[in-house]
Amino acid sequence: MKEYKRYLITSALPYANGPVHIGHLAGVYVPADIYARYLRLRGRDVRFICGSDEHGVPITLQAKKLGCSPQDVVDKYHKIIKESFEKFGISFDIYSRTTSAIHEKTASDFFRKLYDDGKFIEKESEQFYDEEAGQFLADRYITGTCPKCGAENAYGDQCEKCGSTLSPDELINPKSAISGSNPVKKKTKHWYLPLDKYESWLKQWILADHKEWKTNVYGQCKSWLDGGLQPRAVSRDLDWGVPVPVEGAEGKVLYVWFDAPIGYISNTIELMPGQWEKWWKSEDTKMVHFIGKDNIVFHCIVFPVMLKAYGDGFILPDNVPANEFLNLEGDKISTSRNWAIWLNEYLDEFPGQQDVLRYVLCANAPETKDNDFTWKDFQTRNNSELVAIFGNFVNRAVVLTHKYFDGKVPHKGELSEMDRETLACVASLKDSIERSIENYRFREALKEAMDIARAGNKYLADTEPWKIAKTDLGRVATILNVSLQICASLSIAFEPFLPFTTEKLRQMLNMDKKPWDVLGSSEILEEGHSLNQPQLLFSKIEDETIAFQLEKLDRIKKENEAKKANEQKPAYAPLKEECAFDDFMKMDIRTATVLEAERVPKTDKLLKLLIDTGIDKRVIVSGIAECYSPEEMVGKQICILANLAPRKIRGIESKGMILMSREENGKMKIVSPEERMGNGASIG
Ligand code: B3M
Ligand code: ZN
Repeated sequence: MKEYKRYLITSALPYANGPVHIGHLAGVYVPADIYARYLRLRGRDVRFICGSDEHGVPITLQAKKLGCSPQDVVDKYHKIIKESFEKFGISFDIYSRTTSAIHEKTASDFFRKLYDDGKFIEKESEQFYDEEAGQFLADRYITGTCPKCGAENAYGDQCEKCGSTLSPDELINPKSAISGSNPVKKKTKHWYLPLDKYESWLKQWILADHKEWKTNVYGQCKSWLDGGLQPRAVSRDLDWGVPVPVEGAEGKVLYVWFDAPIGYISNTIELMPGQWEKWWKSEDTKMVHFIGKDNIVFHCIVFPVMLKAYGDGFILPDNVPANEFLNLEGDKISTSRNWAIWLNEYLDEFPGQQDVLRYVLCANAPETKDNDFTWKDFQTRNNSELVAIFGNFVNRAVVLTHKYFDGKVPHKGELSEMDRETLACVASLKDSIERSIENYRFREALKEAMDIARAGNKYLADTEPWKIAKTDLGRVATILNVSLQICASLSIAFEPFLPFTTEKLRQMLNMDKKPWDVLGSSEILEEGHSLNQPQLLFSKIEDETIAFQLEKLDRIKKENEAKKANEQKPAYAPLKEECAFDDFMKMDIRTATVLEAERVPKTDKLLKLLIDTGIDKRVIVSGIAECYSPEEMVGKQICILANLAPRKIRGIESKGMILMSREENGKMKIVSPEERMGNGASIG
């Protein structure tokens, strides 16, 4: 295997259009962080790059929804996202943003060089245009029925239901997401990256030279390449983004998927202005992109073609370990349905328990297929793995050392067969963890790290030092020395996965951070070395805590159902024009009681009512026969507009009008005072 001098690790730039949730963490940021931390422990030169993706239609749509500017949206969410990542210990070397000046310049220059080198095709085509909004409808600005799966509300660039990549022309019944109107076609000019010209190069680079890529990634690339590539537009008619740096391109910006991956470069420049080229343009750099499965085509096909077209020594990724998706309690995570566990909320509700979530998300990561997060599994993994295995082992070793040896690492005598086997087991687990992490199998690596604690627990259960303390303290010393070395190994093995816990553990062991290679050694802690007081690494999660979370999800589910039911209800009539107070005061509205009622012959809707207004008795003809029978009406107290000019209806003189509430579906109810009043009481 090739030895690299440096490792450039990138993780997908999240759109700053909302907070991040467990799906983001499990799919991208936890695995990337494990990889970065592991390599650093091995003494490698690592830069871990990320930032917010602040352009594109996802941002402008959110701005429209919130009624603020796109800049307000990205300012708000960039801060929230950045803070969540920090609190979860995601150890970026830089977390910047694509609205930074450095990024705008880098992206703009990148486009301009490709333009100057004649790498683009310039083409006029007909695109959807919203005449009401006066705007072209790029990407998510257009929605319609998915031609592949029939789902409604598929976007112009993608169907979220079946994951297909789409173009606006494929949508059935396209509608503008801005005004809901039917779009028309209008001519516009754009720049296209001719992916088709790079097809055979891509086939060689991916299909022949990168057979080791994960099956899901390789498979998606293969199906793209087998299907044949088309030129892809890299500009858009929008007013939010990096302006196209070409004369005559007013009102056009770079396509967000053109500028966002350049964010990896510009953020590296921001981090190391004088040295970035060494990281991006040397074959000694190993570049790895961590992403979710919906980003595969952009990272494996589009961005590599951009880099290749640019030339100038830009390297390509060595691997793109994309994950599948994480579901929540059996249902797809969805921002619009609020079906997610938001990191900022988790931090409030589980203070100091970031590692529990990191653990569960890695243990259950959607590495090869979509996976489900359930609160029950969260509780079980915490209580029966973190608490019962890892926490329990460390606690017993440290507590017993305080009990028998005053908290000092005791003398190691001659090792028994079991001592040697246990230590050998830890050393061999070290090798397994390395292999797993280096092949992007983080679930397996975590399980192997936990196997170290399992081995420690078994060792204590088999040797039972507490039983032999009275008779053979020398042997107890050896057992605890071995156990404490295993604790020290755990503090190294878990550092990539559970950084807060290992920090606590090192504090307890009174030990500095040690390099990876020390893992498995039987000499990490010297004899006589003083430990600090024991403290619990993990605490049990009670049923009530889980019940609270499940109730919260249940409420969200009910709210969503109610919302859906509401959407199906007919809309009410729009508000009428404003009415002056004096005009309203002209109306004389009174209470009255129905004395007699009968149907108006040959009509379905009309009842003829004799009413007592308290002032007089009069006849009113009213169109309520479809909602009330004559029998129902007799005796009812009603409200009437008493001074309405008399009208002849079907030959009957009607003096006044009954007040009714009316839904658009035709349902009507009479309006009456909350409690019975005298007839003739005025209303207003
Ligand atoms: N912002 C898509 C996403 O959040 C996009 C990733 C960009 S990585 C260069 O899924
Ligand atoms: Zn679909």
